[in-house]
Amino acid sequence: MTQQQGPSSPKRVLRLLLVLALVFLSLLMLLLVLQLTESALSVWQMLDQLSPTLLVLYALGLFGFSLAVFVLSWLLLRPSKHTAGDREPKPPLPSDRAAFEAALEQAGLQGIDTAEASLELQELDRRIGQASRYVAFFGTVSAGKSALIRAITGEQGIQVDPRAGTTRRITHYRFADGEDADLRLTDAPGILDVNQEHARIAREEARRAHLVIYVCDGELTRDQHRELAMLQGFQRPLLVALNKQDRYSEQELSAILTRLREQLPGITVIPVQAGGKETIIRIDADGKEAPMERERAAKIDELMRAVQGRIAAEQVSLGEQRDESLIRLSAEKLQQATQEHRLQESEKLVRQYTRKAMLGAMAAVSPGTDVLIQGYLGVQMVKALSRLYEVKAREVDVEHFIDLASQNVGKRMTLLLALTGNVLKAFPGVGTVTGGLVHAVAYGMIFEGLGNAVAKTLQESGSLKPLQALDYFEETISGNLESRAKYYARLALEEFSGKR
Ligand SMILES: Nc1nc2c(ncn2[C@@H]2O[C@H](COP(=O)(O)OP(=O)(O)O)[C@@H](O)[C@H]2O)c(=O)[nH]1
Ligand SMILES: [Mg+2]
Repeated sequence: MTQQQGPSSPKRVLRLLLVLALVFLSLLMLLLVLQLTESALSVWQMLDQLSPTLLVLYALGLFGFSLAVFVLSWLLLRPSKHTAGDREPKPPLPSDRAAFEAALEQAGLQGIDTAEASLELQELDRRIGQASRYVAFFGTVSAGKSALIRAITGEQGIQVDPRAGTTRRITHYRFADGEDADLRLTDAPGILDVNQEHARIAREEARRAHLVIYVCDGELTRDQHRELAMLQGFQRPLLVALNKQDRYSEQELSAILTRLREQLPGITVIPVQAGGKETIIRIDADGKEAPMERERAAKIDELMRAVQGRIAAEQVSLGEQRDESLIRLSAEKLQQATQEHRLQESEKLVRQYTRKAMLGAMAAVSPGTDVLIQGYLGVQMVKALSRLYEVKAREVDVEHFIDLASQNVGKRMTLLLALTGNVLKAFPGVGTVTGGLVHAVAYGMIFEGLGNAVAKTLQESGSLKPLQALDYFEETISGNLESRAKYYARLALEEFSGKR
């Protein structure tokens, strides 16, 4: 049985209170209105007796007052131009060729691997040198992409396979009829292929095309919608070809087309029939029946008209868009290479400063000097990392961050030293554990954690975010302590103990 809510349930009490508050507020409002009316009336009477000059002065004063209030509110409410010191905007991907080539050269000088990005530019040049328009076909496996390309080119050598996944690599088929058509038709693997490498290749190919045709053979599944949305994201001109129209009755076909066109506003949807094989029953002269396979007739005229029409209508802009798309692709590859380069370099830097910090701790002449040395090294490390990520970090900000980090370290230093002391004692070959050695190991762990934390925020946000970095720092410094202590103990013993 469900329990009925009694009259004194909390909800009801709440409602009652709300009603009371409402009544009270209304009374208050009424009072206010009465008051206002009264003062307005008396002001009116007063103004009535005033001389015209005074009246004008009064009006002017009132106007000035309202204006001041308005200006003040606007100043307070207008959107601020820069959100102080927050995330520096990432440099936009250069989309014009000359600027990008300059950036590419600069990156090469910095030791960034520019091979992939350069190859992309070469591919662009190769394609600019051809008169052909690139038309790329996408769609789920077995939608009929290969069959469609074969129907267009008439090429018999092209592999059309009913089994899943025959189209593994990208193939271009040229179709030139001597007059207006010079097409390169691209047969590519799916952009959502489970194989990440295949998917990447396919996506990139879509971005290199003048025109993309999405092939389907019925209403779209959720995955197909996803695929299509991704293709749209590449901002290439897009047509949808509904293949295998022979499988549908006229009414079915028109219902599917209507649905697709509703779902895909702004995209041209065209029914086609790529062909494929069909089995017919042949009856020969003496009345014997025999099954026979033959090529199904292709219906692709409407699609071809649409493709040619689009190419003719957008001659110049198709080319320009394609060039820009390819430069963007190239720029993205450069950006990725830059990130990888920075990651490697930042690891090197952190290792370098960690060693210096350990050495400093070993060599500290009196208690406390090590802290000074580490503070200095910490600032240097953060600055070096900022330079690597091309983030302008102000001296005061870096120092402030190191201060914060030192306070944080101070809280856990006792624990860290105890732990390292223990780890060292268990180490083979260590007689008496000296203070310098223990400190060196502790600082090794601290610098590694700090450096990686700073590099991570620089990488993620493109700016030095002290609090975020401290968060990351705490994560690393409190995880996996023992094995890292062992690592730095070994390092300290092998590399620095001779220098005591
Ligand atoms: N009924 C019918 N089947 C077709 C048509 N076009 C292609 N097919 C068949 O669909 C299957 C897949 O074709 P394929 O071109 O290999 O698909 P892909 O994976 O998208 O390249 C093959 O068995 C074709 O014979 C068509 O217009 N009608
Ligand atoms: Mg295929």
